Amino acid sequence: MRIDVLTLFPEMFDSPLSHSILKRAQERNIVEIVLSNIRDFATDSYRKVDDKPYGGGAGMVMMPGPMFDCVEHAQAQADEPGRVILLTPQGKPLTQEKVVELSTEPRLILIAGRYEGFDERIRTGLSAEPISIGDYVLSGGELGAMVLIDAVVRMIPGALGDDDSAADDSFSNGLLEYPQYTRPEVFRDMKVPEILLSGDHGKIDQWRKEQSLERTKQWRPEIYEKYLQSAPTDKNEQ
Ligand code: 4GX
Repeated sequence: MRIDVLTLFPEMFDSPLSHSILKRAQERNIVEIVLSNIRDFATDSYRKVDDKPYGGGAGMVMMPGPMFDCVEHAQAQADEPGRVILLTPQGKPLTQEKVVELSTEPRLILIAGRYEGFDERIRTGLSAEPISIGDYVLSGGELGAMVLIDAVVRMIPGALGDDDSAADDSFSNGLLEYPQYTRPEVFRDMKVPEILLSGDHGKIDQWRKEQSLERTKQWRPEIYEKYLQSAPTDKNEQ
């Protein structure tokens, strides 16, 4: 996969991209991540990329010119144009289902904006898909793009190490993950549940399934309702 990121702050990506799974995935050529500075596509001597909103109002809006030129520059570097994604609180929420879908694309182009918004023609003219990482407001799209990249890249086959597995992740079966324990058996008077020490893997699987269901019902009732409405085959698996 090739991921282009269009941003005014490319340096913000340096640290997340140079550690752990994202670092290894790039080293193994599972993903190529290319950063472009939108300001390099400004056309005036002040390198201006934002302007006042038509109709008045507070704040500045990102101009379409530099953004279109930056996207087209990125698209010219590969055969497929790639799916264009706009990070914005107005987008559809990023879910694990969407993450898995995006992980099968050959090419993504992420637009991480600043200021109070984008000229609407950036969305319509570039057929950009708005995606939100959650119902809160960030100072810019960079952290949203990083969250999306992290979640998507780890789902590409070969990105996780042999000891890591996406199969047991929360949401992979539509439920929250069951509780985990490691040594010691007793820590500050808190004991590991007896069943996990029993060696009875049938009973352990059943217990974990019950725990998954119970914590999903308690903590994420809306996810639990969706799970109950899903195909019965999903529920008999695992
Ligand atoms: N999930 N932001 C985008 C600029 C902006 C403002 C208005 C479009 C309309 C966010 C989120 C997020 C802050 C990124 C505002 N763009 N991104 N930025 N929530 O809050 O992804």
